[in-house]
Amino acid sequence: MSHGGLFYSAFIPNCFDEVWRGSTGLKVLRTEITNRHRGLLYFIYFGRMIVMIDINDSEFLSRIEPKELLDKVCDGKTAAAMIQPGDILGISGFTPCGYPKITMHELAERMKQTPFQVDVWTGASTGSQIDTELVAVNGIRNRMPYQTNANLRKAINAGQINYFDLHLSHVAQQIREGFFTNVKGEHVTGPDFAVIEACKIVNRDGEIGIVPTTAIGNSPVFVSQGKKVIIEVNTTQPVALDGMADIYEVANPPHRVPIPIVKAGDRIGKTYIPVDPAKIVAIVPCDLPDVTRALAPLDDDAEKMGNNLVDFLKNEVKHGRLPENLLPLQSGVGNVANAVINGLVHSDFKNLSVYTEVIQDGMFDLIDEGKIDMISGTSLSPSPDGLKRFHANIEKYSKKIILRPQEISNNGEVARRIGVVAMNTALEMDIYGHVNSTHVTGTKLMNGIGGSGDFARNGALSCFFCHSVAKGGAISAVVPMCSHVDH
Ligand code: 0RQ
Repeated sequence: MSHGGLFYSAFIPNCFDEVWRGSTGLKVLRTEITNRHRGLLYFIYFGRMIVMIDINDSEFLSRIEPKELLDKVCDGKTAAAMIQPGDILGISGFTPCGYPKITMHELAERMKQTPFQVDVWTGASTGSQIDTELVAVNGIRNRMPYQTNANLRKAINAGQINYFDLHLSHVAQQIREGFFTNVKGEHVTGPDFAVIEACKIVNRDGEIGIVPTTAIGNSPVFVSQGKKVIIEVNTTQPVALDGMADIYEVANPPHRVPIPIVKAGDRIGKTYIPVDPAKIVAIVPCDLPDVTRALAPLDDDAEKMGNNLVDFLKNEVKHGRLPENLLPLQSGVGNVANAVINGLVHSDFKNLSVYTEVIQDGMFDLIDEGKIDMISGTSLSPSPDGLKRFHANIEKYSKKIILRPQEISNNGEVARRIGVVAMNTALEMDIYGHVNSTHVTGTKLMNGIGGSGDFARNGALSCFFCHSVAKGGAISAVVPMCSHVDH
């Protein structure tokens, strides 16, 4: 044991029982504290500088199964300090859930002291530490592929941030094929850092793997193509999430083989994201929960939209164009989408399945009503109340839900094969049947196209919903010709 270790050993007598030495030169001393504390303390020291991480809950440590990785444990500040100006970050998260919280907050704090910018690639929208805090310090140069944050939207529309609005299923392939450039203008095939929220880190089937939390999104491609990996292990995420993920990465053409999904509930991959341990540079403890978005209460309009959908689908069944249990349902995100699902909850349809991207509260109602065989998505993003409900009934709900990479959840090949009923929300639609999902008055970005195009174009049946007027009746959502055409 080194001098520093002895110093601390003397300070807290008889407490060190193991020493790990990492490739980074960082040393971690583990100490078992008395039964009274029932926890572990880690002292991390670089030469004479001592950083102490007090992990008084053995929960965090129990979630890192490969003990040889313990020397990568550090705090968010240390992890954020590894990120360099101009780096590309591939961040987990999809519709504010499953995103890294502590490291990104610390990165924003660092940028307050020393301004610089990074590129931020995600699954879709993420949480405030990324889409609010990094924006507030002017820390984002390029952002893709979807967002829903008011501050970020303002910065994009003001031209302060370059925004790539992409079909969500296309992103992983475009990354692997080197569509995107770094700050030097060089084409790259992955991010400099993958920053991924994890439920656990496991050693499974001889592989080190990240068990993801509530969103899969683009995490697999960020990890497989990224140069370095920072993992945030979030102890607020239940370990019962383990088993919900189905991770399958496709090869680029011409090497791709058919994706073997023929039913929404088919499992084709692994329960973890494989990671080369040599790429892991930091493992950060996190105890902050997902902050998801509240949903508006269901109003009369919502009920009418839901009823219209049910009548329409019944008519399709009556004329033999849809089977009695319909085809797998895809539903967009937000208040309208959730309301539409509510219509199905109160319908006579049963043995339904769902092949969608975002799983919101209405899906739990469908499970509770016994109407659902299986739900496939890429993110679990219910309202704050819905999240509590999920946690309270996780054994029941987790058996009915599969979380996949967005390249698979939104895949055109699969959507077309299984024949999805696509149900998305529009900003405006016109009398020629065009839909504008993205740009108010044709130029002002709202959120982005997200997965609406993946499903609308490839579904067996495609429906769009919206209120007939916006802004209290000041704007008609049904127009002679859309100011921007997405669909
Ligand atoms: O703004 O809250 O400031 O009043 O747009 O409108 O009616 O609350 O509807 O929350 O379901 O969002 C299309 C934006 C709808 C969303 C869109 C204003 C309106 C309000 C929101 P305020 P609502 P929703 C799955 C699939 C594209 C991506 C997609 C979306 C705000 O569904 O981003 O579908 N879709 N992905 O006042 C001016 C109009 C307007 C208007 C509405 N005509 N003009 N403002 N608004 N119509 C998700 C993913 O891919 C991740």
